[in-house]
Amino acid sequence: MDASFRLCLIVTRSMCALDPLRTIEEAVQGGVDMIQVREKDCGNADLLSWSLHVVALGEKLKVPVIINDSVEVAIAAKAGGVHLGKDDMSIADARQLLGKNKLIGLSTHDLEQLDDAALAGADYVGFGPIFPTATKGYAKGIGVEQLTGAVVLSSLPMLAIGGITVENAWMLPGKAGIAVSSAICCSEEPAKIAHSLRSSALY
Ligand code: 3NM
Repeated sequence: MDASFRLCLIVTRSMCALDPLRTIEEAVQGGVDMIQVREKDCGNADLLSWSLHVVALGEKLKVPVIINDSVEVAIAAKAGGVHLGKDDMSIADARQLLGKNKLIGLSTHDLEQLDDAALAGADYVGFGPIFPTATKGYAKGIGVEQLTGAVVLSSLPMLAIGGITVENAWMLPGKAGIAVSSAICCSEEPAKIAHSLRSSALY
């Protein structure tokens, strides 16, 4: 399935400076073309109820909504797919449950994991953390040089992630898409930030 998105907003409600649905709406106006729901500290019922709101907004705005970690909630919310990490369900199992028309993304952190993601049948990968980020507690990033190599080597669409801001996004190779959380969620001007980031994700 085509997964060549350029700018993904990873939304965590507690991080949002504005009402989270308003953050999403304004971010999409600014150029975000994929939403990921990421809530690490809530139960399944709350996650499902919130995801249903985001999926409905995504349909209105015509952007896919992906659920972090939970294949079950992605199915129940009729989301566009799921984003998995190494401790989540395997891609093979997720594919079996979701079918081939849903997106499955995988977090990767080095070149070897990129190969594995392609073999396992991921639709796209996140690659990072490029820069240090408090959002996931990474004190060090793997850097732009690694990302540039990864983009050249990988056969999968790639979203650079981790500590990306309006100030550093110009350093990223244009072929990589971008995924951000704090840069947009913490802003009171999501459209402006999204527009600026989108102009760095050129391809
Ligand atoms: N995954 P921010 S870095 C959710 O490297 C996430 O896999 C990462 O948030 C990875 O844009 C990260 O605020 C945090 O740094 C992204």
